[in-house]
Amino acid sequence: MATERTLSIIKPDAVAKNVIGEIYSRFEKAGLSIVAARMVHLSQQQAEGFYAEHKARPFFGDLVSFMTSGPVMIQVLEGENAVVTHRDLMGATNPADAAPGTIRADFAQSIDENAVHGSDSAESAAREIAYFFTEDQLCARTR
Ligand code: RTP
Ligand code: MG
Repeated sequence: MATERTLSIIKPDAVAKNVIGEIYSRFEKAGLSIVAARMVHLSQQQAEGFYAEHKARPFFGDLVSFMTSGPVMIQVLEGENAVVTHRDLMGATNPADAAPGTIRADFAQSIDENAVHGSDSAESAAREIAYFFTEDQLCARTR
């Protein structure tokens, strides 16, 4: 399995709970390294563009208002099988269905305010990473 990158967002609810460090620790213990990170209070335009694939869905308006309700922490994670490793750490979209010990089981309160985002495929990861970071902002971790 080759080294892969994925985009992770710690959403406004989890940032407000002050659990960025706790979530970062889970990434690192699972073998994922942070190769870029920044905190942003997303504009409506940035949030709508990021979630454009969900534009026709009934929850789109609520999703955009939630994602712009406070700062988010955005990072690029690198490691073996990073997309799936990260999705496994996150747990199911609805925290009520998330396996015990996952980030959403431990920190999310509802399907609307569910603590974290993670790319769902290598193709999404490439698009989402490029949405927030330029290539020169991604730091090589192998030395
Ligand atoms: P994400 O994109 O945030 O990592 O979450 P996901 O892949 O697990 O879920 P996705 O289907 O991509 O949906 C994106 C976000 O929209 C909200 N959502 N609400 N009320 C609803 O039925 C509903 N369905 C999705 C969630 O916040 C979800 O994370
Ligand atoms: Mg998704």
